[in-house]
Amino acid sequence: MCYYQGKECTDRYLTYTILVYIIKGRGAVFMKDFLNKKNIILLCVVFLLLGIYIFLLLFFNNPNGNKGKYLYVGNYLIWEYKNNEFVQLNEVSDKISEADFVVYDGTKKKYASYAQYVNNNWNFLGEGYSDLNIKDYRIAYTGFKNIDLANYKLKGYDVSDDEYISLINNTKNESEFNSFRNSLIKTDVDIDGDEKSETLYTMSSYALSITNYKITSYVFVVDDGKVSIIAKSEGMEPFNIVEILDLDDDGVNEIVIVKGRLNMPSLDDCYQIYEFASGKYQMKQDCVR
Ligand SMILES: [Ca+2]
Ligand SMILES: [Ca+2]
Repeated sequence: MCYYQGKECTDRYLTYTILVYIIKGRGAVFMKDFLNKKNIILLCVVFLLLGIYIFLLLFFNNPNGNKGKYLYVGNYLIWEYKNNEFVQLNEVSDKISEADFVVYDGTKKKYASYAQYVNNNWNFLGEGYSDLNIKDYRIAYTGFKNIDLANYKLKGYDVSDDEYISLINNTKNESEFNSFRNSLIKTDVDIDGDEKSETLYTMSSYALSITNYKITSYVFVVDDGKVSIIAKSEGMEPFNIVEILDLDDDGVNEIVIVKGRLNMPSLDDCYQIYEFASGKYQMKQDCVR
């Protein structure tokens, strides 16, 4: 009869004993090899980096967790930002309504924790559904670090604009020229980031003749007398300024333009974003849809 450490050596007992011996023996050798000074430092560095990564993920990457990035422009535009571009939404889920929103009228930012859409208006509420008393706002956003609004005031035509209308569109048709004058909207704002205002214009030729069914529309800038055309459209939908704001938080304003009918905002319209980059005005995103 075989005995090992006072126990009968069944096959099962022997196998178990041998396995424990191998694991213990190898484990001790492994720990002895591993726990030298170099590896301990390496281990500490790995844990430290992991800790920093989790901290950054929790507190800086996205203050709303994984709820996404949303921007409301006025009461009718709902944009989601994903894959480096804006996408227009028809509706938002309840999940987003419960996100933390920054609501901004251009002078003061307010912080809402709930948004509800009632009678074609967004209603923003604070903690415990308290009324934030927000009467007017220009944008509301969630998930973005910061979006700033440009302060500007829209103005109409004055006689000094004739020079620029002639430069942009040298029409001999008096009614067309008058149409440009009557539709002209302008504002002084800094859009090239040099901290000095230039003048941003939109104008359209609404006067239609039997032979010309298209509306010619322009977005242009006059900076120290220098005229730059940002966009020209020949169709039935004139350009209008929707908002001027710093969407990507780089300190330089972008312009949101709609190719659509004024005072009739529609989700079918084409919203375009323009910016001044690499020394010139250019389109940042065509039709946000
Ligand atoms: Ca400027
Ligand atoms: Ca910008």
